[in-house]
Amino acid sequence: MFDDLTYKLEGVFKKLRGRGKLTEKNITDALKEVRRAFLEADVNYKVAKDFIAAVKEKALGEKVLHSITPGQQIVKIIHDELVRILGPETSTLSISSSSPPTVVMLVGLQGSGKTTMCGKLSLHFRKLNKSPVLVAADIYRPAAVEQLKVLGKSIKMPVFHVDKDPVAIAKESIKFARDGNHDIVIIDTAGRLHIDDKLMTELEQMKAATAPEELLLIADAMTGQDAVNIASEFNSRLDLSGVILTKMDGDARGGAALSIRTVTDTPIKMIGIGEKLSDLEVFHPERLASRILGMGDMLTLVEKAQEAVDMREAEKFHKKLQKEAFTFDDFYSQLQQLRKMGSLESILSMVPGIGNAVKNIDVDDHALVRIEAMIQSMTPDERQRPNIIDGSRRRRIALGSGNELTDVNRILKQFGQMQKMIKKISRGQMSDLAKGLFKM
Ligand SMILES: Nc1nc2c(ncn2[C@@H]2O[C@H](COP(=O)(O)OP(=O)(O)O)[C@@H](O)[C@H]2O)c(=O)[nH]1
Ligand SMILES: [Mg+2]
Repeated sequence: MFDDLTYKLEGVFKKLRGRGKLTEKNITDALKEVRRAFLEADVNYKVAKDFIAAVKEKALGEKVLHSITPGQQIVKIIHDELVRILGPETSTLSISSSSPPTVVMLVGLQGSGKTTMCGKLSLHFRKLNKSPVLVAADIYRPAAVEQLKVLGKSIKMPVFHVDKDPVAIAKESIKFARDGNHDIVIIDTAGRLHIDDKLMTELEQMKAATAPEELLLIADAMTGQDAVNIASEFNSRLDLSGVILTKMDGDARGGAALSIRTVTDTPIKMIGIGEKLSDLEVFHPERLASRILGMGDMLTLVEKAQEAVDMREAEKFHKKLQKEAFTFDDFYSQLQQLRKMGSLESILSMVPGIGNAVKNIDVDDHALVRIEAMIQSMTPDERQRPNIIDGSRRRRIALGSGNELTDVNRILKQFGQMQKMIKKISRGQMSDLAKGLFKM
């Protein structure tokens, strides 16, 4: 996310940290570079200007200039300012508890990702033990209703539609939800290529008819300042409750995310980070700021790990380790857990200090695939007791998994070392270690 901006800022910080003492001119020069990086990331001109002014005022204070680590302090000031313009607080979707159903209405231009987001949000709410219903109210684009129905079917989410105008569909969906005990109504609306008055009027009527708790603009982050302008226009007509930025996984430069809050005074609530329906994250200003500054994103990583690691499996595994040796079967299931977290590259990019280093390296997901293939080529007995794997067995495994004998030898050797290490740990503080790992 925002790799280019991160890369440039890291360059500026490196120079700043490299100096023991900073002069006013050093700081002014560095901030000029930050400003240029912002503009190249398509940040709104005024937002960039105000940002730099705010950082400068704090950075030129006596405390910073005469501190022992002026460079670090300035990075901290920039971080805090970033958090401020991104949020500053995490702003979650609100669910009204008093009078269900809670209505969530999605609006935006065509292709911004509304329909996809309906699916993503419904899954998000289902995880919170809610029972959502999707409402197909885009009657203009051919097949739009069908698209939502197919999507709903794929995740077993009910989809409501009647052959009427969007305002009537929206109205009736609420009754449908009440009758069926659905506590969340997610309305998919029509997009247009451009903002036009007719669409806005219709959306206003839908809003009046359903009194949505959340009226969210779905905006494509890749469109930069256009997304910001669109947000302004939608906001002035509809008084949005929030924005969701989609396609943050693409080569969005950051301009939309960094400008929308300030320009429209509307919080960003969630972000779409891929085409899959699970590709949704809560928007955390603090974490994004750290990511932009190349400080990694440990918290998101930890959350992903927690989702991927089945706690009961982890517990079972841990108990087993205390009694028995670590086997290839264990190794295999650990690899599977790791893979659930995403590609190796996406995992690494969230680790502080590694993000930019892996930017241009093709991380070898194939290495994992190869190890898995080798394990699959082993007999159950071999997996449980790797020490029986002699020369001829090694050759058979190499052949069966499409690897060289040297690869198999190397993996067996590494596995042996791993076993030893794990034995050492499991005898000692394994339980503490496991607790730390899984409950972070
Ligand atoms: N890469 C990426 N693609 C997305 C994301 N959200 C939606 N898309 C894609 O954008 C296209 C338009 O999405 P759709 O939901 O139909 O947009 P709508 O016209 O606003 O309803 C589809 O091809 C989606 O798969 C996202 O977060 N990342
Ligand atoms: Mg759509």
